[in-house]
Amino acid sequence: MVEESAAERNLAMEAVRVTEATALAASRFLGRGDEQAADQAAVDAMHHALRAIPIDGRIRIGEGAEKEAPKLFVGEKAGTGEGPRVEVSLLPLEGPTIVAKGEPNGLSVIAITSEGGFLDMPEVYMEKIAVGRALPPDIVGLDAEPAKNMRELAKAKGVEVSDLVVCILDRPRHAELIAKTREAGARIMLISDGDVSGVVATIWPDSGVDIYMGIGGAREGVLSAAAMACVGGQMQARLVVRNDDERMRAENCGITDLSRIYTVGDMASGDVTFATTGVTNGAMLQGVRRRHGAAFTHSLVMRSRTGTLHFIEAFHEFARLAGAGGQRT
Ligand code: VTB
Repeated sequence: MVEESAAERNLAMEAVRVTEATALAASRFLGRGDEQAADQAAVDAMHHALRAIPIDGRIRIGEGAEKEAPKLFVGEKAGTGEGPRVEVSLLPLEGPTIVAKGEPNGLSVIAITSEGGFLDMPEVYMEKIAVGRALPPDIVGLDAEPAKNMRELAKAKGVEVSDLVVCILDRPRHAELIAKTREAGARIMLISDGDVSGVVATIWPDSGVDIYMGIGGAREGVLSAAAMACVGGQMQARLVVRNDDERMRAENCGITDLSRIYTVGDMASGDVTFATTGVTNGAMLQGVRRRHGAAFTHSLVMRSRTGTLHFIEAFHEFARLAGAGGQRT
């Protein structure tokens, strides 16, 4: 039998089912002040939903090493085992604090690609810069001054620097970046958590975000790159390693050159499917809206093979879902 490749099977709906189930489960913990419970619910739901999809998959970016994470660990099998051989990167809940506080931009995220398509990444920080599609190559750079990046981007988009919106995680470590961005004359959207949403927002004109900059998680970087790979967005990233333990973590992933700048293609290549469902409202997606015994979800799914981007609005009736082998959400 000829093995089916990821490219021949459109996994978009399967991927969305996983993020929908995860978002539904996490949404029960909105504003309850319990990050751990929200995260655990998301991990459990994603683990359950992932088992049912027809892939012969392995987790590449997961919840941690096998000894650290009982579920969704790196190297764990994903899917039914029948279907294309693929690898999976996931963030069941981006991020737990968002949901615990009822803040915006909470997402459930998964990406699937052909074997060898995702870069191994340690759980360390990563410096990132990202812009959307249809822009000249290397229009912005990780090492360029914010003023230059803003000037070039504004020129390419045919707008003034003062029209641009830069999304940045609201952290003390970004004080200088924020100051320089303001000095350059651009506008800023500070977010409390969830930098995947910030990167993904750059691909959609209506999101109001033109560029993402700053230091967030490295795992989040690979998932963001997967999204950018689907639509031709640009991203540059570099690990931020602060101590020996983090250096070891990087080495364990085969990374010794810590100064290396990664592009989208370095982090996510092959036949990529990216799916995300809103847990809370955000720049691109509505959060889960719960009704009596049911809920609405809003998701985005895209594929690098075609560059197509689908928004999926769904209605879920819990009793019927449970009857069909889903989880009670
Ligand atoms: C980001 C963001 C995540 O962590 O990666 C951020 O995308 C970075 O870490 O949602 P710090 O919180 O330590 O600054 C999250 O906020 C989740 O932990």
